[in-house]
Amino acid sequence: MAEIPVVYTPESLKHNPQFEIFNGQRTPHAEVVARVENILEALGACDFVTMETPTIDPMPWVERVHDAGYLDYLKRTSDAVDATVKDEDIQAGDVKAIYPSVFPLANGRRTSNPVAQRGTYVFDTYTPIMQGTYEVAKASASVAVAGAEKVMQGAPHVYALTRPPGHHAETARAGGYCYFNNAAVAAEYMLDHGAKRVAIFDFDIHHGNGTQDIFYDRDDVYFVSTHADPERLFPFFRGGADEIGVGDGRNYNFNIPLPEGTGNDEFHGSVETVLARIKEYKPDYLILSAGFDTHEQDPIGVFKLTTDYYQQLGRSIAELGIPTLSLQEGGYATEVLGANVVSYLSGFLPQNP
Ligand code: SP5
Ligand code: ZN
Repeated sequence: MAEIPVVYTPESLKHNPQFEIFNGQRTPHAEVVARVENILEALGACDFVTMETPTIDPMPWVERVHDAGYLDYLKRTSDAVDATVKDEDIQAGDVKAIYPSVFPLANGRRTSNPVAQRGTYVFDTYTPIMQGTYEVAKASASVAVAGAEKVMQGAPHVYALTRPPGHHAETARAGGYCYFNNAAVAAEYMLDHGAKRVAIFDFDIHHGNGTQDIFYDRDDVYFVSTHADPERLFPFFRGGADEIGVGDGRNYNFNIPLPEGTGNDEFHGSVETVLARIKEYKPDYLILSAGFDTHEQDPIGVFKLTTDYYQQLGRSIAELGIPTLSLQEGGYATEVLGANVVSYLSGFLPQNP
């Protein structure tokens, strides 16, 4: 029986954002520990995966992707959350967390005021920094790097259970529940170890603004994304079909925004377009930003993909014959998330005649 290596870290279970601020209200956070628990449970019951935990230090590649000032801010802030947020300022039972409240104006003025820095380095009110967030983001990036290493050692398909997710994190800003851009970190690892070209296909329902931002002026990483029209869904300010890259990166960024209500067949039509483009690019490796918030039951998604469909998606990707690394991004229908991951991974197995 062919096996699919899975890389994960128990550190992911320590990341516990409690609420996001939406419409000025505290609403339950969507990116919860139960997500990873559900995935681990489904993988545990699955006979074609082998599980391992990484030990590799991802920082050399994280530092290629992220701005030094941002990394410093995230470390300093996350180390000091318990001291910064006063006991009397939280509600009983809450985990202490820091959210931005003021965001930069377009005039470019810089400030070192800590309150201003929160909005400089975090672009929404959905992405809290808790005590230890830096460490858990680092552990998630380590899962991505270990996955990249396994693919480069010859595994045809590897699944890295990255949590927190990464694709919204830009060079110098966290957002969209993401702190370190795991896909970009994995791509940098591959390029650093001899890859000449890496393609990233992001099929999360949200546009991968962070990954786009990081590689926008480069032709050694081809970023392709299918997602809900940003006019309809987060991250709103990126994801248009007119964003094609700049300089050397011109024509190496490809966005396909899709309407609310997109189902299996329409989605797969776009997938075929994407895969044809990737084939033409002839990448050494393919990274998937695998978000399952396209599922019909997703509480924050607007597509209608079914659990069974993800097998077809996996199979079509596998048919390219390119070594692939799938990284977990979104997916908030917690009860079916593990089933969606397993369905997707089953598409990578050799087909029975
Ligand atoms: C990795 C990923 O999928 N990040 C997605 C971030 C999108 N966050 C949007 C949050 C929308 C606010 N939730 C309010 C729920 C109201 N029903
Ligand atoms: Zn998403």
